[in-house]
Amino acid sequence: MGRLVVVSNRVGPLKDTGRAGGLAVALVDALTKTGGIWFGWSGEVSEEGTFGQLQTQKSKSVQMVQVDMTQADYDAFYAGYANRTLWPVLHYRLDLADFDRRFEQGYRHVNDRFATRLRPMLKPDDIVWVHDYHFLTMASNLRVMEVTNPIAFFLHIPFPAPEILAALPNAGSIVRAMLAYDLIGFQTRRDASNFRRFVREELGGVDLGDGRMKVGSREVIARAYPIGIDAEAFSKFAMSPDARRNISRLEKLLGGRQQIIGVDRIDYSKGLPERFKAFERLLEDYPENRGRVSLMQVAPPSRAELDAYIDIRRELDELTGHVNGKFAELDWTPIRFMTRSFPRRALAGIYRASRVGLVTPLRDGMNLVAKEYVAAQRAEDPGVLVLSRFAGAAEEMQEAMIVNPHSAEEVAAALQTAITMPLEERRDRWQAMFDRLCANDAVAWSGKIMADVQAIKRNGR
Ligand code: ADQ
Repeated sequence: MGRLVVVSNRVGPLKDTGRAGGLAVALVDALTKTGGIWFGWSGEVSEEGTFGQLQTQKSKSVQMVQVDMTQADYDAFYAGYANRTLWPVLHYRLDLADFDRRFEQGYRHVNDRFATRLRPMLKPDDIVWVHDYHFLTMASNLRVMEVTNPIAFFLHIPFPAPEILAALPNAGSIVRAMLAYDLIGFQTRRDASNFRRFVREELGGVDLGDGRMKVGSREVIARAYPIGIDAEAFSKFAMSPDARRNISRLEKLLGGRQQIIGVDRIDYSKGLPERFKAFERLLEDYPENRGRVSLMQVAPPSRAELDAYIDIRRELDELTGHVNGKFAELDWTPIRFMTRSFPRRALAGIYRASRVGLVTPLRDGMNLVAKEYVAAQRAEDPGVLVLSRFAGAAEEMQEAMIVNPHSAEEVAAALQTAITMPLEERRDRWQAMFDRLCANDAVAWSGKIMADVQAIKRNGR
């Protein structure tokens, strides 16, 4: 069996630092099985950029290789096309998308540069696995460089309906470039079917069944591989000394009151203002919760230099002030809004101390917080997950209270049901979700993708 070569915008960590998410764990696990390389951007901007020296680090059979980019690359590729164009469009937010020709040029250039740096590291037997919207077109650059290895791709964020994607200038050309991958993995069946429909309707592709497609002479697989978390490990985190310390601090603070927890990067896709308004509606429509139920929102800032992100931060500060001003009592604050991050064990404790997990993105590839919340619960007395129908996780977690995040009334009613739900029903719903999380964990996820790529390799492309 050949090595695995993973490409993603940011790489690592290779070792458990207490902060690594399930994705890093799954990729390190897959890489350790075969040995290999994990290649990506160093996070640094320099004058030489992608022409500069490769920075390498090795842990056993896995090598981490990173390269800088120039300020111009960063502006056009990362802050530009990836985060101002593709991120909003793929999250169905055409109203926030910035279509600038220079962004697309910069994006294609950086994809080509990363391919150029990767090319000499590849061996004939390697399997290449590229991640996410930063590198939609990279396989097509590798093919021009005569790379014939199997190349898989996984999109961590949604793939929108063709009616939305068609608004992206050159969408057809971008999707055609994606066909240079042999396998294209999506979070949900809906995303995979949106992709196949685009390929059929816009590029004249033909469905061969079971996610296989033919476009001209080219055959690709476009299927759903819902990403999982390291469920057992996360559930153990929730019982660790760090977690227990946080649980007792929170329990002391709450003094028998209940807490609803939200954990998200600050991003317009996460539906945070809508969530705060739904919580306000809960206090208005079900006044018995005043003084008894609070919302804790943990939200580390991300991409803070982008206007859309500055606006949302301001809106959240205002909403917090508004709700707290209106309802706070001497010994009770309705919303606690914290813009910091926590180590994973501490986070697991916070989830476990919260009666309701509130996960209400307007659009989300999967949403790992929903899975982490469930994994962290006490089997004998679990909390309730309230989950947006627009999170990829909703496809697999139907035992959650599924809601439309745009409707404050509906979310408030679901919160009320969650807060008052009898123990037996909480246990039944939780057990079904937890069993599924353990069966479809992060290692099973990468294993399925790897097995399908191996099959492509065996059968020849
Ligand atoms: P994200 O948009 O980052 O990921 P999500 O899946 O929720 O969204 O993952 C966030 C991760 O960050 C979780 O593991 C969470 O615990 C952690 N996190 C968030 N806030 C934190 C805090 N304050 N402190 C510590 N940790 C925090 C993208 C896609 C998702 C997809 C994932 C994985 O947007 O849809 O599920 O990739 O494929």
